[in-house]
Amino acid sequence: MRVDVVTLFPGMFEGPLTESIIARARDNQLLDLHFHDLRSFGIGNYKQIDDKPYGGGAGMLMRPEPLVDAIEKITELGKSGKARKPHRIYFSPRGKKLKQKKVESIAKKKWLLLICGHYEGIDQRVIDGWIDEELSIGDYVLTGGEIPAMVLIDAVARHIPGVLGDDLSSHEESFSEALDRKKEHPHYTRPEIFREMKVPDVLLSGNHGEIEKWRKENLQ
Ligand code: 4GY
Repeated sequence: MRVDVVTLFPGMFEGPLTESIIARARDNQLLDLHFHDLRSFGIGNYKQIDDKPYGGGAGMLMRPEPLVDAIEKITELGKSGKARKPHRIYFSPRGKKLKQKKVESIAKKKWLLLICGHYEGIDQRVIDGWIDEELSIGDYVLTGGEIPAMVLIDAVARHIPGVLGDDLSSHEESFSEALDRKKEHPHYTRPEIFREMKVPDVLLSGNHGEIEKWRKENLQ
């Protein structure tokens, strides 16, 4: 999967997407991430990207020209590769709430273009003309769309074949997800007794029928 991200702060993506499973997916060319600094599409010598809202009100908005220039240039440069056009997503608390089903359908796309907003948001004409879907990661207000973009990349990457490895544990996870996406039983690892707290006996019994029964009875 190819993912292009348009952001005023490309540096924000360095930590979370350069470690662990996501780093390995990138090393193995399963996930091809590209970050674009919106500032380079800014207007005039000052590379302006924001302006006052028509009709008045507090705060600033992102002007449409830099965003649309970025979207069109990235689309033009990338279209010879993975897909003809990217699936374009804008993140805001007004968007449709992101759920696992949506993550799984987005994971089937070959090419994503993620737009990270700032200030009070972006000009509505960009959403109406150049965005395929507006998503929210939850009912709270962040300072920008970068963390939502990272959340989506991380959640989607787990569903790219080969990213979690093809061992039994990743299969088991996706099977239980298909049955019931968020219910999980409690998990225990060594030691058997930690600060006088003991692992439930059934998990040490080796009786897989009883273990499955206990897990079904203890969904949280
Ligand atoms: N919640 N889910 C969210 C967010 C910040 C003003 C537009 C969210 O997705 N995005 O809070 N985004 C806002 C800040 C500009 C993005």
